[in-house]
Amino acid sequence: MKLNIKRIIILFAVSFVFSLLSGCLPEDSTGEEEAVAGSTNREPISKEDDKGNKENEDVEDKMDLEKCFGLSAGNKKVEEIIINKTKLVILKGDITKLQVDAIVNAANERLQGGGGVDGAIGKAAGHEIYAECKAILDERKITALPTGEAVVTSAGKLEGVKHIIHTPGPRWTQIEDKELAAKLLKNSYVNSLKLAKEKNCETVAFPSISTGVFAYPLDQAADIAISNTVNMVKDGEYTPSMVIFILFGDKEVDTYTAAFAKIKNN
Ligand code: AR6
Repeated sequence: MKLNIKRIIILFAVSFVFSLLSGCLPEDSTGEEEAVAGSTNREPISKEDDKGNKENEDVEDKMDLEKCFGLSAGNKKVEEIIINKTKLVILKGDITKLQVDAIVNAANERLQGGGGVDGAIGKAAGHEIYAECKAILDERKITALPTGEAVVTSAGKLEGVKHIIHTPGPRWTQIEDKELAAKLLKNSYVNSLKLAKEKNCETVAFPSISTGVFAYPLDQAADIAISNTVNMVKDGEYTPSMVIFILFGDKEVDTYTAAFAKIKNN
């Protein structure tokens, strides 16, 4: 009898300990959740990896982009955004110091040179580019290219540039209908980008078309330049590696940077 009572006590003790242990199981499963959460918490590590890769990329970019941006010739990088794998870059400086597949010339309708950026490009590339323009006009049996259209020539003596795209932007004071003026300026950008695409250009650079001698209000021109380029890139219509907006003065740089910010905030 005594032995039976002993056995019963031992059985109770064993089942008590067992039930205590089973009570711990939920805590164990919490441990599993923590382990899962722990793996989510590894994100910062992968972010560190990402950061590491990015830094490497930046170093590579710096090496390639030194020439492309003309940094050693005095140009400065101001800002960049990436849309659909296309880098949109704002630079401050001189378009003739870039080494890109195509630069765009803010020309006039006769395509025979002038002042401003057109004069600078003509001086750097040589006047044979205007002879090429003349041949294009002659072939089309016209003496002036309609505003907003674009043609492409060689880059003449400009080293590291393959093509020059010439487009006459609208003259602000000569177009009463400002919606039409905006459409024509948009055409200058879109037609230039279409030609760049046709020529398989991976890097294209624009000056601020129409905002010098042609007196187009800078803030409106910057919005047109950037929004239409962004739209083409976003739609996948043309996704080159890089589109550069190269600006001469601080006012242009600030205005284009503000236009960039609007895109970033959307
Ligand atoms: N690099 C980059 N931007 C420049 C450079 C340069 N080297 N030089 C000037 N700019 P404009 P438009 C800027 O007048 O208003 C010519 O005579 C400039 O500061 O060149 O389209 C043509 O033959 C300004 O922000 O072009 C046409 O007749 C921007 O380029 C007429 O001017 C555009 O100024 C075209 O006028």
